[in-house]
Amino acid sequence: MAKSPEVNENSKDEQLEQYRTDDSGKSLTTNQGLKMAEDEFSLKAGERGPTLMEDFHFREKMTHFDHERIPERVVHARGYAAHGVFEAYDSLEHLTKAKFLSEKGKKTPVFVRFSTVAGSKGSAETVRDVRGFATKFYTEEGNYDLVGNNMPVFFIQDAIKFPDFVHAVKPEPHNEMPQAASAHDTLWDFVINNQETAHMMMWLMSDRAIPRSFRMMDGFGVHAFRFVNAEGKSHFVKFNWKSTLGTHSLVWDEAQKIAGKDPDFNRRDLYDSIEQGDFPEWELGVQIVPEDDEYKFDFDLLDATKLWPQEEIPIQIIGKMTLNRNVDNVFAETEQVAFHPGHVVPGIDFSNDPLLQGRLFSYTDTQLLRLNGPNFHELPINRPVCPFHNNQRDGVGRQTINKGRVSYQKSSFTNSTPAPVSEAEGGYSHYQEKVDGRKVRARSESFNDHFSQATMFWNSMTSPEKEHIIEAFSFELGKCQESWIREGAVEMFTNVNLEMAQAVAKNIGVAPPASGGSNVTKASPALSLENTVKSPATRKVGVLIDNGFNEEEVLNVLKELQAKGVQYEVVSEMQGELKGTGGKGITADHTFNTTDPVLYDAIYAVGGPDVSRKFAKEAARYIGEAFDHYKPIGATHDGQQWLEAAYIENQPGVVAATAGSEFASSFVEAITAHRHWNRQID
Ligand code: HDD
Repeated sequence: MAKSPEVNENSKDEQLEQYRTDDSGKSLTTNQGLKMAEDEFSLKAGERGPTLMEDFHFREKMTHFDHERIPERVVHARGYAAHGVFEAYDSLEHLTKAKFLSEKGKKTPVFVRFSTVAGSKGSAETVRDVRGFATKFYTEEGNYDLVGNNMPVFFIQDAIKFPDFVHAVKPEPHNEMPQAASAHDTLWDFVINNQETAHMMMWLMSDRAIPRSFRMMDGFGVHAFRFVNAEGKSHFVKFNWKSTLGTHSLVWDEAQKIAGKDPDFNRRDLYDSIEQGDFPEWELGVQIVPEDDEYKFDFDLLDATKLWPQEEIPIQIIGKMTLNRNVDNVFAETEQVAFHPGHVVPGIDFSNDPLLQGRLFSYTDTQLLRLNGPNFHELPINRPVCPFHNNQRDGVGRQTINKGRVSYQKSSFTNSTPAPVSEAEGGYSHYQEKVDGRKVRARSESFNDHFSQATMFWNSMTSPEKEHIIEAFSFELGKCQESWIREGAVEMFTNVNLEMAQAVAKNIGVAPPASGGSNVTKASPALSLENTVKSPATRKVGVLIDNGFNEEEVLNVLKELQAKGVQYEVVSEMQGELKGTGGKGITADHTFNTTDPVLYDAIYAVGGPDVSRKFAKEAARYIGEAFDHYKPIGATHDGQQWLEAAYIENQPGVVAATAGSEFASSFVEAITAHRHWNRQID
């Protein structure tokens, strides 16, 4: 048997190194390597004369610039990526022959791109949307792409509807509005006319659609895939990424404000964390269903609008992914990476999910346009770390120089052409599922229940989460101009829950339904964000400080925050050095102007004895806004006056004290809780 090439966690980095170049301090040349003596002035006939055609340097520079842009992705255009490593916890050989899962401790390089779906490449990141979560594993057997989202279900059941769905959610074509938003008539018209969207719309209206950070969301492969082991035995499998920091969200008002204050909020968070060495981590979990159990559930395993409740089909954790390196060049890596659910390795195969089946066509097709031809696999970021050989030739931008005369099968020239290898030698062969049926354009009966799991999702939410869903529906439908769309949506979502539909109806001027509703009582507690991991690590506190602050105490508190992994930025009226009571300094990173309360997880108000009116006003604004967004607020000494002024000193998550160390631990506890929903806001 041919020996597999050695792949370790550095294999991709080492491969990319061949393509990296550092231009700094080098002589400027044309693309032909010609050193140039001048780069600021075009060649002219006289100093005030016309530019000459002869100016090859001008022409080359301008032509390259004119061609710098490529088509953005038709969906998931706005994205950000990083490199990392996946480590298998144990051998999974009993389930799959995939080599990257075959050995305890085995490390495989990965590249992960996170994205929003609807917005264009330059759109804001904290919009209400699904987030893409696409992972490329560079394995010794070729690239394996797990192209998932941060929600475990999808809008539609059959890929043929994907162009319709995307046309409906994108900005409306007659006026190209609204950007990166689902709150408009065409999306909701699509929803009420395609009721299979019900479950996914519940997720989209939930807090999951406004993640606090790419690092604080889970990922899902969505479809049922297959694991196939060396004996040829197949199991259905669903993939789940679980963030070790838990799943946490913004609140809607905050998300909208961040979109203006820092449209790069999510990418900045990812980039900074990696630069600071706070490497984001996810555990990979699988849900396994033996073939014989295919029909055992009250939903169809092949239906992508259904999740597999963890309580029924438990998640087995099989490995961990760590993102530990930012890209060197966003275009070369993040923009040119080409994912495809059909990039599989032996041991991973497909189910007949009609959404997945259609995806298997669409992804290569879209790269042909986006990356301008069939050689995109040669781009450094897309190259497998194992060798690849076949008889495909030529095409735009071809880089490989294939030697020899023979580029066809079969040939009698000795040892001339790459030959297929047997399964035993690692050759991919498709799982031999027996299929029997008539050719029909139809939906399986078993795909027809569009509401039970939508109700299960609702039943699994806590009261604040339900409140947020009602508010999200009210916002989105409230933006729809056609009253029949609002009415249609209320009617449709009455099937999920009557009280929910009534509450939404009242908010959007629709007659609340008097009856109807669902009798589904099932819940899946794992779906509530209240049950997620909670950690203070990498949370960011805005510290409001003025000169004369209580030095000993503040510096101690900050030290304790840091010890728990909490980060902070100092905010004041002016940038630069501020002096404490004992003369020690602290540097203000920001003024009230250059940052904003929505950009912090918590506020720590310290102030000083002689704050100006402007400082006091801004501090009150920071605290008020943090309070309205349910964020932890801490205040010591002079800072406490603002809590009193706002009558919030005894509210949940508001920590005020004069005694230093006790304060720090209570404040960290409040930060760990993420948000304090049981506050009296009005
Ligand atoms: Fe898709 C991109 C995830 C259904 C067609 N999709 C794309 C990306 C992600 C997903 C994460 C961005 C990849 C990147 O960062 O480059 N898509 C999903 C999930 C789906 C799904 C989880 C349902 C379970 N997609 C889906 C369908 C079709 C497509 C049904 C068409 C039949 N998706 C595409 C695409 C994109 C894409 C048009 C745009 C850019 C690209 O592929 O490379 O082909």
